[in-house]
Order: sequence, then C-alpha cells, then structure tokens
Amino acid sequence: MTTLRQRTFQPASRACTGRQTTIHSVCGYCATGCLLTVQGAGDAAPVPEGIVNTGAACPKGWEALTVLEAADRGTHPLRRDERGRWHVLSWAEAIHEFCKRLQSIGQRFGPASVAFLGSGQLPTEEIAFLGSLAKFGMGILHGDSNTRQCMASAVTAYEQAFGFDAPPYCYDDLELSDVLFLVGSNLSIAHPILWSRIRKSRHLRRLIVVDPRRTETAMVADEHVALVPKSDLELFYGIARVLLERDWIDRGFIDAHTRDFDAFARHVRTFSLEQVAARTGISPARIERLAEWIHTGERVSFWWTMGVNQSHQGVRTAQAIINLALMTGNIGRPGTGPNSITGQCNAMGSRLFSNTTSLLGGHKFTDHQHREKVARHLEIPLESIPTQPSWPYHRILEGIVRGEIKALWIVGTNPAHSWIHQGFFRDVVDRLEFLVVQDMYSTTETARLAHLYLPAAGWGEKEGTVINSERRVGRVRRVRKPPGEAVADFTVFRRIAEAWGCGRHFKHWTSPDAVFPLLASLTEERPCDLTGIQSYDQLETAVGIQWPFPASAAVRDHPSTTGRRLFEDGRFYHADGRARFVFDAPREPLEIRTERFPYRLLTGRGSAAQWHTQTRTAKSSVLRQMAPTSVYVEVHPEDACREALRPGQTVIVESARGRLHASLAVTPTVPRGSLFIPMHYPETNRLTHAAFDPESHQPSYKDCAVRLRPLEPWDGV
Ligand SMILES: Nc1nc2c(c(=O)[nH]1)N[C@H]1C(S)=C(S)[C@@H](COP(=O)(O)OP(=O)(O)OC[C@H]3O[C@@H](n4cnc5c(=O)[nH]c(N)nc54)[C@H](O)[C@@H]3O)O[C@H]1N2
Ligand SMILES: Nc1nc2c(c(=O)[nH]1)N[C@H]1C(S)=C(S)[C@@H](COP(=O)(O)OP(=O)(O)OC[C@H]3O[C@@H](n4cnc5c(=O)[nH]c(N)nc54)[C@H](O)[C@@H]3O)O[C@H]1N2
Ligand code: SF4
Ligand SMILES: [Mo]
Repeated sequence: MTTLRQRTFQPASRACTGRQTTIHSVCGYCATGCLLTVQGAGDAAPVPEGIVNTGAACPKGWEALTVLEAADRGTHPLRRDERGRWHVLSWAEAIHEFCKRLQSIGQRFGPASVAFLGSGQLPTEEIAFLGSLAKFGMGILHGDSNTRQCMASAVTAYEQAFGFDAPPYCYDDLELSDVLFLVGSNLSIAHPILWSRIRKSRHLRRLIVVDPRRTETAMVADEHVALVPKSDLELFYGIARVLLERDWIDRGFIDAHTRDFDAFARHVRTFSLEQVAARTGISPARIERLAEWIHTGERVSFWWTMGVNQSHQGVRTAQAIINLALMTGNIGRPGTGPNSITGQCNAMGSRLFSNTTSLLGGHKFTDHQHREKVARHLEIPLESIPTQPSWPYHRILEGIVRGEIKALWIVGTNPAHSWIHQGFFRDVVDRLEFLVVQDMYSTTETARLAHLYLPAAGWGEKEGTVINSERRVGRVRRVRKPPGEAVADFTVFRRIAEAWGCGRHFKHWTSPDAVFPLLASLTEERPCDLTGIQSYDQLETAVGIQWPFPASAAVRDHPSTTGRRLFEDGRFYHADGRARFVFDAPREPLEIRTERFPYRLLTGRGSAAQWHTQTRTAKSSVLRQMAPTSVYVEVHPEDACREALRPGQTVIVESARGRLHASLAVTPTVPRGSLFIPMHYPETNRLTHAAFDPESHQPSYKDCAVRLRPLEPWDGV
C-alpha cells in the first residue's frame, strides 16, 4: 500500500501574514471546534456554513484574536540568572542553552532524567513533533500532557470497554435524542454552542442533569439529580439494577455484541436501592424513575465531562455510564451513546498523537509490530522507540521529588496554576536543575519559574490541524505574524532537532502541511484511520473530516455534511469484536471531611468568558467584564448563616495544604456542606488534594476537605 507521503501534495498553505484576507479557522479554545472567519487585522466571527456551529460562537470565539495583542506576549527568549534577573537571548543562544543544559543532565543522570509536558491546545502536527522529537530524537523517556488533567479517565474507560479510545458520537446525536443525560457537565458554560444545539432539539422529551450543583445547565433541565458528590458510581449501579430487575434490557444486543454481562448483573444486584439512596441522597423512587426514562426513551444518550473524569474513580464511573448504554442497546444508533465530551480544542489530537501514554497514531509502545510500523513510516531506527509508555504526569512529578528527573520542558500548559495541590508543585519545581517553559506569554505562573523561557506563537499565528470532540479534523490558520521573535512551536522543535543533532530523523518535518500526511499515513488500519485525507485542501471546507476516514472506504469522497457515529454495525475494537462490561466495588473518597475541615470543595469552570488559567481570556477587555476578576467562593445560605457570614464579605477558605482569601457568594446552587470555587484563579489549587484515579492517573480536582471562616483583622490581607 502506498503511504500518503508517496502521493502528491498540494503546495504549502496559502496562509497570509500581513495581508487583509478572510479565512476559516477552527476555534482554539474548547473542543466544540466552532468554525470562525479570521482576518489579519480584524476580529474573529463565526461562519454560517460551519457544520458544527452554524453561525454561532461563544464570547471566547469572538474575542479569539484580541488576546494576541497583550503586552505580556513573549517577544524574545529569556534566561533567568541565579539572582532571578531575566536576560534577553537570541534564538541561537537560547537553543544552544537548551541543548547544552539538557544534554549535560542526560549524560550525567541518564535518559529518564529529562521529561516534558505538552498540551491539547497545540495543533496535532506540533503535538506529534514534540512527542517524536523528545522520544525518538532526544532520547527522553517520560512525557505527558495536560490532557491527563482532563481526558485520561475517558480514554482508559473507552480503551477497556471498546478496545480503543473512541468517543462514538457525532454532534447530531445531541439533537436526535429523546432522553438525554448530562453527567458532571456544565454544558451551558463549558460548551455553549453544543448546549445551544440541545436547546434547539425538536426530539428531546427529557433532559436529565446529574450534578451536585444546581448549575446554569441544571436549572433548565427536566430533572436535576443533585446527588452527593462522588456518588455517581453507586447511582448508575442502582439504575442498572432496576433495568435488570424489570427486564428493561436489550438481550439481543448484549448477547451479540458484549462480554461479561452476567458478572456485571451479579455485581449490580448487590446494590440495594435503599443502600444506593443512602449513599447518593437520591430516593429509590427517583432512581426507579431515571431507569424508567431510559427504558421508555427510544434514543437515549449519556454525555459526561469533568464531574465524572476528575474523580478518584473516574474510569469506573465512566464505564458505569457505558454499561447503561450497552445493556439497553443505546449505542451505534442516532441519538444514542455513552459520550465523553472533550475539553480543549485538540485534546483528541493529543490523545492520538502525543506519543506519551500511547505510541504515535493510536499505537502501543509495548507492541513490537506497532513500533516497527512507526519506525518504518517515520524512517527512524526501531531502537529509538521506547518499549514502554511514559510515566503519567504525577509520577513524573514524584520522579522529580525523588531526584530521578532533573529537568522539565513545559510546552503550552500552565501547571503552576492548574496542577492539583500547588504547594507540592512548587516544591517539585524547586528541585529542578533546569526548567524550560515555552508559552505565548512570558508572565504565566509557570513561565515566571523557568530558567529558560521560549516565546511561542499562538492560535491565529500558525498553521495546523485540530480534532474536535466528535472526532472531526479541521484546520487552524495563520492570519497574524507573532510578536517580536516569537515563532510557532513547530519552528522551535525544528530548531531544537537541528541543534541537538537529530535533524536527520526529522527531515520530512519541514512544515505542518508536510507532516500531516505523514501522520495520516501512520494511522492506516487503526480505528482512527485518517489515510483518506491526503492534503490540507480537503479540510478547507466548512465541514472538516471525522475519523475514521480510510483511503479505502467509499466514504473517502464524501466528507459528509451529516455526522458519522461509530459502532453502527455493533463491532467494537477488541479482537473478538465485543464491548466489555467493566465494573468494580466503589471506593471511598480519598479525603474524608472532618470536624476540622467540615466542607467539601468542588471546583470547575466559572463562566463562559474565562478559559482555564486565564492567560488568554484575561487579556480581553470584553471578556474581563463578563466574570469576576478575583476569586470568590460559593456557599449555601444555610452554611453562610451558621458561620455568620454575609454576602460579599472576605472569607478564608483553608485546607490541610493551603489557604486563600475569597469574596463570599451566597447561593442555593451549591449543596449544603459543599463550597464551589472556579478553577480560573491561581489560588484555587492551593487547596486541592493530590488524589488520583488508580486506572487513569487523572487528578481528582473536585473533592477535598476545607474549612471556612471570616477574615479577621489579624489575618492580614
Ligand atoms: N468557558 C470555559 N469553557 C471551557 C473551559 C474553560 O476553562 N472555560 N475548559 C474546557 C475544558 S479543558 C474542559 S475539560 C471542559 C470542562 O467542562 P465541564 O466538565 O462541564 O466543567 P466543570 O465545571 O469542570 O465540571 C462540570 C461539573 O461537574 C460537577 N461535579 C463536581 N463533582 C461532581 C460529581 O461528583 N458528580 C457529578 N455528576 N458532577 C460533579 C461540577 O459541579 C460542575 O458543574 O470545559 C471546556 N470548556
Ligand atoms: N481545581 C481545578 N483545577 C483544574 C481543573 C478543574 O476543574 N479544577 N481542570 C483541569 C483541566 S480539565 C485542564 S484541561 C487544565 C488546564 O490547565 P492548563 O493547561 O495549565 O491551562 P491553560 O490556561 O489553558 O494553559 C495553557 C497555556 O498554554 C499557553 N498557550 C496557549 N496556546 C499556546 C501555543 O500555541 N503554544 C504555546 N507554547 N503555548 C500556548 C497559554 O498561554 C497558557 O499558559 O486545568 C486543570 N486544572
Ligand atoms: S464554544 Fe468553544 S469552540 Fe465554540 S467559539 Fe466558544 S470556545 Fe470556541
Ligand atoms: Mo480540560
């Protein structure tokens, strides 16, 4: 079979630099993947023909270009000296410093002594370049990505259940369901355009939101299931038990397409509804009603996000959702599916191409044939491919504490704000001999800790592709020149490859559009087969292309305007073609509330105008007006009353690890005994507890024990 590299390609992209051209680009924030028109000197605006967003965008999309103009954009490489002063370097000096320091550490302490952290916000070509350069070129063993903070539980859940990390849905399913569950997802804030599609649905009979908070999303649901935080697993086992006992299951589907159902049935029979009700706070009658909605629904879909993934048992909870879909045959048909919604614009690209947990293109490091295939396609020596996956993020940090890892290279993520338990993270950074941070802005919490800072171009200033939540590949475009000496991450990687002395392994990696076909060719015969996309020009339409899109398939000539879903033939990716029921005994939450720390802290997105650590969104004067600029804590009125606290008052929220000052927002939307603080403020993760799902190693950001008290004069401000 010809590899795509052997076919003819279109000339390099027609991106403009300074000219006034209007072109289409997929938004660089959330994984919805809205199509925007972007103009060099103007604004971004949604594209009416865009299949995903049909002419709508959230405020972040409209403001996407504005944030490129901020005064703290990195314009030159910088080196910090022992006294903490910054010095401007030329790129030649910076790359020399990078290679010299990392090579010296590698020689002294071995290949496990240098690690990298990447991002689901970079285009696929850059994500793949970082992982390939680090592992195949520089000989680095361990690297991970911010998608660990976000999608790891869904990845593991799908891999174990389906045999591959494959979200099965297309967005049309949002509008085709008659019964739709949103679990741990505040869609109206986190994915506003997907939310608007649900609101437009003509088929929806019942919207059920499972969230301990009465979020903006929950407020308009037909049923808001305000369960005790972290009790989802028991709730779904309880619902499964009712479905089983009433014989509301799809025996035909179970027998033909799944395995391990009988063991699962025995497992859920051990969960009495009284027991489940006591744990979840949801009455037996309501649990029965939820089961009945699933039974009477013709097209039932379950969508989940961080309320599920970020948990001490996120994988099993996601699988409990998958099990409900499998046992009722709600998969592979329009309007159905156990559907994980992705977070960042290219989290899906990171899942397939980061070369960290899985080998480039959805392969396995441990599989000899997979390593041979990748080596052959990339024209690199087989021995340069490690035989084991990387350590997950928290193991990398623990490796730094143990002194095994001495240097860290961070690209496109801001862990000195976003990583769980900041006290620990700062301790980690203090132990590093060398920290390199590559970011658009030189003032991020993480960049300020760096020994070497490399200025990167951002979205709007570079080319590449991203893969959205429904597996749709689209282009991001360069319409502006990056400020000063900043260059695309892709260019930084090229420069490093040359200076490191491994440039020959990357001779085909000349530009993103030259690399894309190489990456597509690698996916041949994998579930994420992209070999039908031969050039960027095919992605030029307002439609993009969903995977799988194999060169061989008839679908190749039809980048369809209706979405495609997986498993319509009931065949899953395990060797026997069957999906698995995976289940476990529930585990206790990892930090128990005590008399000293009586409240449970929930964290998450605060508004549609704030993005993560706000390095970008805080630079827009429009977005800044749409959300509080400083940290606030939401408290139930009864708790505020008991603590004798007034709205607007400054309070101290404290955990066993740290404390913050916050303005008090009194609201019945949080459950009694719980507090909510948005993740967008750098103080938030001072409080969080470093607990992880044992299967996915994803941090459990939404559960720790805290206390609350007024700020007293002697506390200082
Ligand atoms: N405006 C904006 N949009 C974003 C982002 C952003 O920063 N800002 N980030 C993007 C990214 S990367 C991601 S991952 C997504 C995240 O999107 P979401 O997951 O929708 O956002 P979160 O607010 O983190 O969490 C969702 C809900 O989980 C609930 N929750 C907490 N604990 C539990 C529990 O035990 N069970 C259940 N069922 N629910 C629980 C919280 O109350 C919260 O309302 O958003 C994406 N979109
Ligand atoms: N308490 C709590 N903490 C959380 C969460 C939570 O719910 N609660 N959610 C977690 C989740 S789901 C996520 S995804 C993480 C996100 O955590 P982060 O990844 O740390 O958050 P961002 O602010 O998106 O950081 C991206 C960084 O990359 C930079 N950047 C943007 N584009 C580019 C580029 O093209 N090139 C380069 N080199 N840099 C670029 C930005 O300036 C920014 O500094 O946070 C996690 N942290
Ligand atoms: S919904 Fe997401 S993809 Fe669409 S404009 Fe907003 S941030 Fe961008
Ligand atoms: Mo995320």
